Amino acid sequence: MTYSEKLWQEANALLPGGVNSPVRAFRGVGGTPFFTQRAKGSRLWDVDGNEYIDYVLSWGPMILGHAHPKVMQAVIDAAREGTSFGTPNPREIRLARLVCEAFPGIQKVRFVNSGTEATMSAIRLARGFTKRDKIVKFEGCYHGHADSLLVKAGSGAATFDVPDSAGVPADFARNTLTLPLNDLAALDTVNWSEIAGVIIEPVPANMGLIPLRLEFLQKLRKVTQNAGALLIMDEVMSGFRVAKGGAQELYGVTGDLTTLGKIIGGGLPVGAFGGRADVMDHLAPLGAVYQAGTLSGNPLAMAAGVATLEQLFAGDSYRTLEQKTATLCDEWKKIVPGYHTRVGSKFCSFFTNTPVVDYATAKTSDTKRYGVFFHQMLKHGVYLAPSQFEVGFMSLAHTTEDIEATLRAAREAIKAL
Ligand code: KE4
Repeated sequence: MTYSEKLWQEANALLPGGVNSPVRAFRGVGGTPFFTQRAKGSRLWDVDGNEYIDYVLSWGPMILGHAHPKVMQAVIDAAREGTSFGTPNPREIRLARLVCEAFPGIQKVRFVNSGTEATMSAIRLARGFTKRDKIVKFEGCYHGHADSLLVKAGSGAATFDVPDSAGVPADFARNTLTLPLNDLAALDTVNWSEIAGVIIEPVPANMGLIPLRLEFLQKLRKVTQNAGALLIMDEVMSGFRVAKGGAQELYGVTGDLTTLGKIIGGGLPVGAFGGRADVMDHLAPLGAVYQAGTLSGNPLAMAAGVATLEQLFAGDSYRTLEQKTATLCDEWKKIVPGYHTRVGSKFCSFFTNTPVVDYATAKTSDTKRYGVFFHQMLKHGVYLAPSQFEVGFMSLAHTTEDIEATLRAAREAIKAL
């Protein structure tokens, strides 16, 4: 028995399903997960000493690579001054300034502790600002596990094929309208004047990666603008990932509110929501929409976020990430049969021959075959997302040797399919 297997037994006795987040349990690919001991750059080492090239990167945050010296030093320096004050602290302002400079649509921002808190709060704010109850989301998009958003969700929900979660009262879901992605005609079926807000992943990546049709996003912006419904761009995964200003910079479409997470915490728990000042000023203590958090703006998390963004903005990071990802993916798609998608340094291979344009076509993927491929790649030292309905991420720490080793592993893995 490996040490990971021993720990897995202990974990299952104490943690439901042995994990603190379902997708980590490997139920989408079979087998049992390894326990990570440490990480550095593009690599993870498990408790048995096995080494992996990591394309999950903690589900996106580790864009600089793991344990970047500048981020580690910033956290250590902050910790020396204390771990939490529960008062305003200067680091909150530094991170807020970096966020607002990167996203022109964000005039004011509030930090929270997860992407879920960010989207949950943005929905409440949209409802409070517009005094409307209904919201719109898209099939297969995942925005965290807030009740009103766990309706035809992606990520873990897509993996387990339980689009609607137990425990969500019917009348919660009643106020959530779900539409098919990339379907322009479907946007005409909604009475937008009764909608508080629509939330979308501008780079949908929780049912695998499905590029959004630009004209779809442009039409969504137009119909919401005309009807006073707020457009909430959920950039928890795409923010600072696909461009400095996220997908909104890439597509030139600006939301009324934006939600962020992952990269802005540099690996520590940070989420954020921000946008038009006239909307944000409806938040307590200024306005009537309540939102709060004991550890929001935590100094260590702020320090990790500031160090990460400063490092990310210092060089030509996005061109470097683009080059690394293109080098991998251009070769990869010649080796691995399937339907391949990529936006910047996020990439995905659907194990299907059907062109994937929405949730329904994503679900034609052969998840069993993906599972076999996943374990073959793991055996060859490459850690991909343990679910067909997640995506791969490139970091600035991945080297040419990493990419060549990954392609060699793929050639071997495919032989076993
Ligand atoms: P968190 O609450 O997990 O920090 O963020 C929720 C969230 C919100 N919006 C988008 C677009 C997201 O992708 C996420 C979380 N992403 C998943 C990975 N697909 C987190 C991994 C997990 O659930 O363990």
